[in-house]
Amino acid sequence: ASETSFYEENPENACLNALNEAEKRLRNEGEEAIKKDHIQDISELMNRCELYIEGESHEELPTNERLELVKNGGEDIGLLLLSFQYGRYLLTASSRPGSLPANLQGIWNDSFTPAWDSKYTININAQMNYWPVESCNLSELHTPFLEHMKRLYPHGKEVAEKMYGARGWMAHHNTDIWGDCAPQDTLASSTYWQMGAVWMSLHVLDHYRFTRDEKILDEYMPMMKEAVLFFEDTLCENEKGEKVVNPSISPENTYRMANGATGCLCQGATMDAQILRELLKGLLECGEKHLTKEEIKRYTVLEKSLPHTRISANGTIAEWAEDYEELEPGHRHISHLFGLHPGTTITYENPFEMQAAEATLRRRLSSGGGHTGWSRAWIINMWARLRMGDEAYENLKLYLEKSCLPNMFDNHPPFQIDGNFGTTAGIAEMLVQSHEGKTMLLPALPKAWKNGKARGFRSRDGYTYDFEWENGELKSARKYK
Ligand code: FUC
Repeated sequence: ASETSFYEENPENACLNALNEAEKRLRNEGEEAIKKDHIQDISELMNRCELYIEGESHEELPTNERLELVKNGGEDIGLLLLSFQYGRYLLTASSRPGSLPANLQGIWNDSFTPAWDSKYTININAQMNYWPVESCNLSELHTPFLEHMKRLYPHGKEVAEKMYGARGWMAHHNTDIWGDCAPQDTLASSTYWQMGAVWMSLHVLDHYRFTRDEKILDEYMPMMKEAVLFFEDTLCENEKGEKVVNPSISPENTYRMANGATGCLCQGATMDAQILRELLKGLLECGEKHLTKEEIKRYTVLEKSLPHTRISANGTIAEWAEDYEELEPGHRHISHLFGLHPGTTITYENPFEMQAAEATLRRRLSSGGGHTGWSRAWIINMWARLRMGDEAYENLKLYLEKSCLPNMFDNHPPFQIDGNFGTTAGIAEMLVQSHEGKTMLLPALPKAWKNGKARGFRSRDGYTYDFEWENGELKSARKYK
């Protein structure tokens, strides 16, 4: 047993009590009964969602050998399916209502000096942990992440007021179990990023879309509005008359200017407007039931004043307001494609933007991108949104080959759990998409996945889907509440 003063006034006593309780249970009920309870508890969650894809599978081998086989060019679709369920399993084990959210190592940090302090990096990583939670039918496991916003909120209010002289609340790129919102570290390329509270708020909206649970909107609406309020008070007008975040950065990339100077601070990096627009659009979707007429007007005007995603001279999505050269064209963060995934502003409604998004991904990948597990996982989700199943699958295989430790924990390196969750979400995204106001089955099916069967996948229309495909074509589908 282990405890800290975070939950318990007297951690030592709490440990002893837990051990005594465990001993008592073992004596009274026996090991088998406890094990049965545990299996039942996990199974209820795990059995909600099932996936089968026909192909070569090597269940007879231990996991480390299966990974070796894949690394040596072998096929093992079963290993991929295992990694899909493993991501779901890790969430059932690390994020339950009442617990803290899963951190960078889930709950499996084994060090007193862990990488990035085993905290919550909210410029991508902590959010990625929760990408599979709704689509893969584990909705209630989202709660710890949503609840954590309440720990951040008072600190975020204080930072907004003291640091920016603004109303509302905000969070920088990194937080911890106490919900610290002040700038962390001294790394300009991440420290000054301002979008944490807004990105977290998007999880509330998505939870609502999947569950249609109005209570969640009632509960979090004031906080989401205050996350917008901060930007209503702080956005600056640029030379084009657009409202931009300033100072701004594009996590965690650096640019080079024509005179050779390098830097990362700027005004209005592309990602900022994409994230804020997503929240404004999401709030407007909630309509008069949750917003006053005056708020609807304010948000509509503000949304229109944000810069639009721009295509640079080289045909990629521009990362910054100006066409700077990236210092690292293969950078692990692909922040300017937030609008493609997890955002929803880059879609085939504008094929030119999709083309530019594809060019952006190809450029990142051909320059060495995808080298951390989480970055690879993000790339898989992005290919899925581009509906390019073969590319998504190729990156899934690369994830297994390059970013899995022998127990299938995701490797940054070192071990960092976000890639596990991001990959699970990516597989789901290849099979079901619902971010464009409709549900699409098999939007990014790779050629190699000829036949398969899925059960219990969730959509933003509030329904659950079971479906089967044969020779790459949908054979049957059923939806139910
Ligand atoms: C961000 C990333 C790193 C790492 C860390 C926890 O700073 O750029 O790659 O994932 O978070």
